[in-house]
Amino acid sequence: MSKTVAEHSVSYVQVLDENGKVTNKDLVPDLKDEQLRELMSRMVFTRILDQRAIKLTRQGRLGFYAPVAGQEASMIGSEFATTKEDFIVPGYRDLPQCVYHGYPLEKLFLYSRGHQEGGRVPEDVNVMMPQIIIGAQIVQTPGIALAFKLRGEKRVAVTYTGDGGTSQGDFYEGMNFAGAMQLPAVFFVQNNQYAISVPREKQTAAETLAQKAIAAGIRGVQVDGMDILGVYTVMHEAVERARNGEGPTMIEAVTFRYGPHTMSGDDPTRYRTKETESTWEKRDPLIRFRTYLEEKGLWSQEEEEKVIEQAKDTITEALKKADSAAKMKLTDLIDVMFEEPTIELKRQRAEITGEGAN
Ligand SMILES: Cc1ncc(C[n+]2csc(CCOP(=O)(O)OP(=O)(O)O)c2C)c(N)n1
Repeated sequence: MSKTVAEHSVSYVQVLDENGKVTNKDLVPDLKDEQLRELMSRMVFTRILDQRAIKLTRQGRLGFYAPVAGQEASMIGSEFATTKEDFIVPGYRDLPQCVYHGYPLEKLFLYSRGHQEGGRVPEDVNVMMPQIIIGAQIVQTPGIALAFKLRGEKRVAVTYTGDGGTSQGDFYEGMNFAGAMQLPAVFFVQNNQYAISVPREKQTAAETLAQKAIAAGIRGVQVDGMDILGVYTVMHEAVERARNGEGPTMIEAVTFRYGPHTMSGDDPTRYRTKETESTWEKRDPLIRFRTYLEEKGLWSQEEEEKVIEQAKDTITEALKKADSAAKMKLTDLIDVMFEEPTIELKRQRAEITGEGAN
């Protein structure tokens, strides 16, 4: 005997097309003019931050940095649908979401430099330090969401990973647990087409990444990740459902990173062509949203220039603060390890400082 026991499909959402025209009137989010302007300002800030961070790493003034240009709509549109009470569990590329959720920019610069103050998130900021281990944040997130559920708090845990991250075992574990326990969690995957140099087609046979949610029994949806209104719409729905006890969602945002994987020596010309790059650049999230706003009379060249100037000042200010942080000492690494250092750590500390161990 053979019968169909389940059938599933994955929907793709887009609100604004490449030319900034609305393709689905029913899905245009209910945002005020001020909020629309804010979305654009945040994307412009993110692009400027990216350009500056790339220069700073080349000058040796920052350490680790993963470029974000191309992914602004995914990052900004998704974070905008959360509240400050919701918890963000980011990956190393997700600095813009951290900034807008309250993580001080100077701390993110210190994080880039490997300074431990960079990972000390202020108590009232609901963000975890950006995760370097691929997939680790996907198992932490249901834990946070479970705490919200047990305490009866109407808060949501939101995590981010890339297309490569969905091939990691932790990804399935985290989503499965969230599905089984019906937790208030959102798993946001930024499919930027490459896991370092490995194209998405080469690291999974799955037709879409969103369908990976089906195996975990949770909602999966694919969205045009370069369309900020589309991203906001699907994220808003996912966050609200989670908040109302309707369970987790996984979102696949189809996007592209224009720069290298990180500034640590990766050369994208070895794994992608100029044609691929220009195809994606035509879908640029800033150009399309700018066109949309200009047609509504909500954006202008002058406004954009003002935002750019403010962004430059904010970045310079944060950099100054990061530069004035006390230099780390070798003993700092030992002192934060345990509340009570072990005998061996005490011995190592004494060796470093030249003092006797006691
Ligand atoms: C557990 C683990 N394995 C391998 C790595 C090395 N690594 C760093 S980034 C990366 C690719 C990640 O690709 P993706 O999830 O698509 O994210 P993207 O960087 O494209 O945003 C890998 C394999 C790591 N950091 N952690």
